[in-house]
Amino acid sequence: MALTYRTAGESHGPALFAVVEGLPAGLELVPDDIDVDLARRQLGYGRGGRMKIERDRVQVKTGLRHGRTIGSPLTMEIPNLDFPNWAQDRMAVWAPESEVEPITLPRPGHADLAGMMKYGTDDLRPILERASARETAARVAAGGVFKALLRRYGTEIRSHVVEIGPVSVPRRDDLELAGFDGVDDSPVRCLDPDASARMRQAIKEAGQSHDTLGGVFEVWAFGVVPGLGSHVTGDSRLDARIGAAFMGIQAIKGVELGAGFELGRIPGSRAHDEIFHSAERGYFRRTNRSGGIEGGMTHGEPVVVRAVMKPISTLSRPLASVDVATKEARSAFKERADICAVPAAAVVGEAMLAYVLAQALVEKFGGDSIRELDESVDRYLAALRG
Ligand code: EPS
Repeated sequence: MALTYRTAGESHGPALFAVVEGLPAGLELVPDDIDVDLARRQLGYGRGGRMKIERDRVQVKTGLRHGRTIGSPLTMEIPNLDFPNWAQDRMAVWAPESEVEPITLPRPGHADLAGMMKYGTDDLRPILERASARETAARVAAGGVFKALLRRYGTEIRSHVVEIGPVSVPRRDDLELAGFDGVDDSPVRCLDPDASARMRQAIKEAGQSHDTLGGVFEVWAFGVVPGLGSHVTGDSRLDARIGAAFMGIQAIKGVELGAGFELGRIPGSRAHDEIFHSAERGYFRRTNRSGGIEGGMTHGEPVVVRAVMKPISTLSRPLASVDVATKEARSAFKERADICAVPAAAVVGEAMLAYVLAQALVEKFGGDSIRELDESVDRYLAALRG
């Protein structure tokens, strides 16, 4: 059975849910496998008031017995603590006693207008509720489970922020796992303390001028089993699957693998990662411009993904829009929002990379139980060692 996940839930509805299907039986989980990442997703300088209200913690409802998966769908619930505060009528699942005013001023850059046209509604509430990046809490919960599975086979996933607005740090392809220690202590999850301070300042200034900022984050997977994904079809290529998973994160407008777009500017002699071999390391590279993937398959070096997040589209000094009820020119709807959520998006990126890698691992090695998966991975790695 393929390893997949689905989320459900609206930003201000009663709760968010994630259902993970296709997990092998016998995988050990503890609450912190999920809760630590949920808490990390709530951090970052530039978040709005909502993150002071929510205390995202998972409640596992199905698929687990005594801390081990049993092979059935794993259901996770994250209550929205803001629901009782003001949304009980606005997001009531049954018709409320009194009518709720529609919101008719779509925000440029948000799903509002396209969603209203597509779903035939003159109220943008049902569109914004599901388009909101609040949904990523459920993805991060699923990501915690995928990370626990990958960790068993030596794969660790980390992320950092490399650009916010006008501030950036140079690209590096030589980071090591330990190099990410302490990244969560930076208010913007940037590894460079000087850039971190300048990013924070840029966010502060954006907030003061009623603006928002996007940026770029990078996700690294270390200790990846070689041979995940396949060159044989476009849709089995791991880079295609990573691209789809990252582009599926709210507000992501571009994805690069390794040196990405830079590869179009340098000759082949400097673009590719030369191959070496040693008894203790097996095959290895001294550069990683391919971002760990050649021919749509992992080759054993870290998988490195970059993604750009556009600025948050809810502006406290709103852009021009049209009232869909009257067709009059009006300013867009405004509500509580973040000034910058790139540090949180990086944590969501970790979950997405964990998903693609865990899915490809289960696809290649199969089995209904962790023991079968262990045996299959061990046999393969022993054969590679020769
Ligand atoms: C988010 C919760 C939301 C927003 C943000 C992400 O909370 P609220 O809308 O109640 O303030 O802070 O969502 C958006 C940026 C958006 O455009 O909807 C979260 O949990 O990450």
